[in-house]
Amino acid sequence: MPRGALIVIEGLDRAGKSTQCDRLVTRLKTSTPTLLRKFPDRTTPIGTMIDAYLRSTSDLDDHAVHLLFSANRWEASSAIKAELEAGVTVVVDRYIYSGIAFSRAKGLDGAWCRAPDVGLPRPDVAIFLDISEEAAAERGGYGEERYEKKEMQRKVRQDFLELRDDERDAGDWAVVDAGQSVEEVEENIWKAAQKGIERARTKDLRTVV
Ligand code: ADP
Ligand code: FDM
Ligand code: MG
Repeated sequence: MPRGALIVIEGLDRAGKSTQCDRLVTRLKTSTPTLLRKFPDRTTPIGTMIDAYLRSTSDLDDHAVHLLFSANRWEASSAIKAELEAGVTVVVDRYIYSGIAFSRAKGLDGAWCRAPDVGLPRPDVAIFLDISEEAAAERGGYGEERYEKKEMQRKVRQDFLELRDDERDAGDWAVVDAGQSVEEVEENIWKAAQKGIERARTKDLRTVV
């Protein structure tokens, strides 16, 4: 039995990640067992701490919360590996790149930010939904959460685009213009996802380096 593919969807707030994850999962499910996961997973004890931080009901040191976001991925990592080995394709709404990009945008060192994620399951494809912070803001006013501010989003986008060129992730990234219609974006994500599915069919799962 072939293993499942690990397909990561990344992008700014309101880029359309959740909309497109649902569409991708629905479409994949017609031909292969598929699961959706989301980070942060706010349902676990660690996720509860992250949730309180994001809603500003608690304050945490930037480094401490960065490690919580990573720990929130680690606590799901054995389950993700087991799912992939069992032939289930896993679509993930945000993953390590959100972790690095948001913390770097707050001024943390890039190498320090990446270190706790080294060893996690590596995506077969990471699809970045690219949108300008202006276009994202037009999709509805910013909400209440901590990072939903234009200047922060601008920095995060820059960081995402720099991460795309990191040679440790060479070949993983696909960038999709998220400013198009929902249907056009869905089609381009579908094409990009095929790359990850093909990789999973022919190659072993790797770990983040
Ligand atoms: P994210 O999960 O990245 O924050 P969502 O999928 O929740 O983004 O979408 C944010 C908002 O933008 C929602 O109101 C959604 O209906 C809308 N939206 C999503 N994709 C598009 C698109 N391609 N064009 C216009 N509006 C969109
Ligand atoms: N975020 C998300 C981080 O700062 N680090 C991470 O590792 C992850 C996965 O948390 F502002 C940020 C990104 C975003 C917030 O928002 C989560 P959603 O709406 O739950 O995706
Ligand atoms: Mg979302």
